[in-house]
Amino acid sequence: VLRPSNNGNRYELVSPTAMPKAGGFLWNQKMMIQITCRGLPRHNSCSRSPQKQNYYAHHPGRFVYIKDLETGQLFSAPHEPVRATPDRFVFSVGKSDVAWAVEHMGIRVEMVMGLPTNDVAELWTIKVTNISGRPRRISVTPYFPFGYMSWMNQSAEWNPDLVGVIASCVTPYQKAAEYFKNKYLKDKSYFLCETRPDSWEASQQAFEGEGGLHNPSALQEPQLGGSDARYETPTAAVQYRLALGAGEEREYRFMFGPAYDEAEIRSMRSRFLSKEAFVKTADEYAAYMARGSGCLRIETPDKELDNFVNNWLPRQVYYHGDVNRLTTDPQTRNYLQDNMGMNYIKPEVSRKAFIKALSQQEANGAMPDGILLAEGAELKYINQIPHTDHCVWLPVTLDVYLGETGDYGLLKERVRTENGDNFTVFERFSAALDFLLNLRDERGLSYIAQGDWCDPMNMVGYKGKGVSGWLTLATAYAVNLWADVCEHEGAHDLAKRFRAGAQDCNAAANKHLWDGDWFARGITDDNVTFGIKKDPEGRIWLNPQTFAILGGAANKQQIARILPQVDSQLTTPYGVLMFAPPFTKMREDIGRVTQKAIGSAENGAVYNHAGVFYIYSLYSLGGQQDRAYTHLRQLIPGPSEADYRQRGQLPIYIPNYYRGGWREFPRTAGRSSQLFNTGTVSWAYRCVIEGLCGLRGDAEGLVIRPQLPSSWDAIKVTREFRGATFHLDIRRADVRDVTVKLGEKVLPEPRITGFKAGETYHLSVLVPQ
Ligand code: CEZ
Repeated sequence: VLRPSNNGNRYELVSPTAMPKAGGFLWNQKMMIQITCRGLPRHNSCSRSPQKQNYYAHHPGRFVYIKDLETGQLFSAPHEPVRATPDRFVFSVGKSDVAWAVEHMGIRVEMVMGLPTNDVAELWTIKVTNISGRPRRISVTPYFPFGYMSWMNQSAEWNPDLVGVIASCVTPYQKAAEYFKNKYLKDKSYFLCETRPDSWEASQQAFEGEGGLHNPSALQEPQLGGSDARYETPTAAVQYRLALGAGEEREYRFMFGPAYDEAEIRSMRSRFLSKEAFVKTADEYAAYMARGSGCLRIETPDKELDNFVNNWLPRQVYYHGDVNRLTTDPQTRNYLQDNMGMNYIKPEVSRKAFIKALSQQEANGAMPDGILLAEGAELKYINQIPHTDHCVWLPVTLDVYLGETGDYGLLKERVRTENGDNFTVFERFSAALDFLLNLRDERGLSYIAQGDWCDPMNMVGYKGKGVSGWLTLATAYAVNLWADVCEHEGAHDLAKRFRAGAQDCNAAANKHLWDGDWFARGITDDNVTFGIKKDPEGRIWLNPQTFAILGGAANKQQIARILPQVDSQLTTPYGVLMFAPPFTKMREDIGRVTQKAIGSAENGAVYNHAGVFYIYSLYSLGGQQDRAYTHLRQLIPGPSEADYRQRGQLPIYIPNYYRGGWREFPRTAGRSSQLFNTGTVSWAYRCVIEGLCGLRGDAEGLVIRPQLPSSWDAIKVTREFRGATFHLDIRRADVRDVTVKLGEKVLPEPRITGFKAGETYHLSVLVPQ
């Protein structure tokens, strides 16, 4: 039912019912749209639907009704609301557009959605072709509901000058202060037609009538009724009545978007709504997308992995790095990790992100819960809940930045904060890591306050005493990374002091949290250790094990005990669980995470961000390439059809989680959350580049240590690195250590230095059997 096309640049799904929620997404600097194969968008600025809600019966979508005026037969493209069985269906997700081709009743409907690069609007092309071989009379009715806009004030009407339906509302609010913020919101929505339709409808009720959306009353009349909506749910439906000869086609263009006033709508129309402008806009947008194509091309025995890594993974990384999930106050840990991925695409962006983040550092070295990106932005929602882990992500992100660029000069930059202090990046990092080391109790364990990496773990330490096992171990990891940088900068005493700090964290973790076969997740305010053998729920958590490996708390013997426990308790066919077993009821000394649905999100799902940390730790160990590859592969749906159907998602992005509960609820286990905002992707790209391909930068060069799974004999890799291009032919041979040849010359170690930007190098790499 699905396949890549156009050299992997597109992905096609040929059934509207096999994976009904599968979709694609587009974004630009100001908006994002995710839309399913059936034409239902989610999270969207052009039509309104309740936040965080799933699809429901009247969910606003992008639809076209086709009616045969002779027989009265009706269908809709792409699929909803009529849900007729099509003769042919292709949902085709591109990098810079989403398209459909649907055939039914001898009519082909092709729909394409594109976006401008810098403006908020959807650009739709709808083409109708008579493929029945005989003359036809049909009506074509695009139906683009605006959704329920506001309980305070909403209306809509046809505007003959703008040639479209214009809806207006007042975004609801209560606090007087909000009025001044809402005043300039784009409270108008428009649906504009390039070609004047024969009739139109602006009232949802008048359009749908008694027939229901699968057979709207308005379509039983000779033309649409032309009503307006007066404090009624607005909609946009327009109709063309056509007589099409055999093989004849018509192409229409529409624009759907929000605006502040009519003047803005007029200007949007004149800028975008024409054939030439659509072509130019699509070219610009494709060029924008192409700038995010990343630094790696692979050719391996796993074609699906190749397709994902070469085409789609960098795109998702680019999305995160370029628009920061489209919030004005990204969580600090997300902002940093999203920029971690951006290092592989546009490291200059990541460099600026360090400065931006550090300019908001607090006087005591702490990092705030979110980074304010825009003038007037404020910390909202989750960012009002105190989390203690944000400083961890500074050296982690820096590690990748330095690896990619070798730009230690960043450390000498001065950064001023609003409280007036002015320190170098180096000094600020040291302060942040000291803050982490100080944030520990008398046992040497890290306080958790109302959360760490795990947002909803909000009640372990809300009384001020509870500690996070994971954060203790992650602090050791972060501090060790920073000690390496101190060493490089010649600050040996500092390096020594930080290393001692990391050791202290690890010793404390071993003393208080090692449970014989794995590390506990934490200790509550009331001094109850959890994430241990005697817990019936939440017995073993993945993150502490991962960071014990990364940060050095776990020695060889401990790792040898941990890995089989992860295998037997946490591994599922869809990836590694964040913990198991899932909680079935509230634990008031752990918090909100225990209230989430079993196997969903942080309650024992295959939470990919946690999974990918683990994969990274496996690559960091060396000798774990098979485990690492198995789990890396599980981040992506497929390649068996059964797996695609179970996950319900196209292999064009990694979702934040797949459902867990593999033992409890096998029917729903593996199902994708369909949410593509996730810190997973920067780590996944890192795992492929630095782990699987083994191509990681150091201060002067590129180290080459591929970790091929044992079933592979050879791969080919192209890696862009510091402006140079490396073509690597990597194969197994009878060698004792990785051996690299540049031309005929064998390099003294598996590491290349002294190369030049702009040049291309061909390396042949031999790896041990
Ligand atoms: O949010 C993510 C956060 O953006 O959850 C991760 C965390 O590390 C990321 O920074 C793990 O907790 O209930 C909640 O508050 C959840 O924590 C969500 O908001 C979660 C979403 O699933 C977003 O993807």
